[in-house]
Amino acid sequence: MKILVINGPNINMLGVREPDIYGKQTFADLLALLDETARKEGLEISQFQSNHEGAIVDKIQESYGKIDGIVINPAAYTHTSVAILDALKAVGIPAVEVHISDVDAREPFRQLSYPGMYCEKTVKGQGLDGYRQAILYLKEKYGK
Ligand code: CA2
Repeated sequence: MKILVINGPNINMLGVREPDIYGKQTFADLLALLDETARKEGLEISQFQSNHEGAIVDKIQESYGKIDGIVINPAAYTHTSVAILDALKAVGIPAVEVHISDVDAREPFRQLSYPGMYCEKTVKGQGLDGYRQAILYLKEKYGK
């Protein structure tokens, strides 16, 4: 099973600032967690991080017919991007949304997610382990 993990703007800065909100773990720790999960679960996991909305849309479109499941943390684009929502709908690939922090316990503007309107599940407030949980959900439901 091929899973693509997409991260939006500033996620590459994890661990640099705001450890009280996002934890102390770094983006490199996230990449290591993805590698370890791929090995343990027998999955092909690729990842893509971009600070650019259009690049994320392009990556989702390129996944059509090639990827079996998407795990996406759209970061700030969560709360603004109809374009990412439409791209997910266009490719029709099963997707799970992840948020490192508990967005429900934060500012009201973080409580609306456009990509989340397509995703079949949202994992929030679990730190980096949320990515692992999202991958396991896709494996259990769609893995062959
Ligand atoms: O909790 C999440 O995973 C978020 O998607 C993170 C986004 C935020 O805009 C969403 O509301 C919730 C922000 C990612 C920014 O990451 C930083 C990393 C280091 C220092 C500061 C921010």
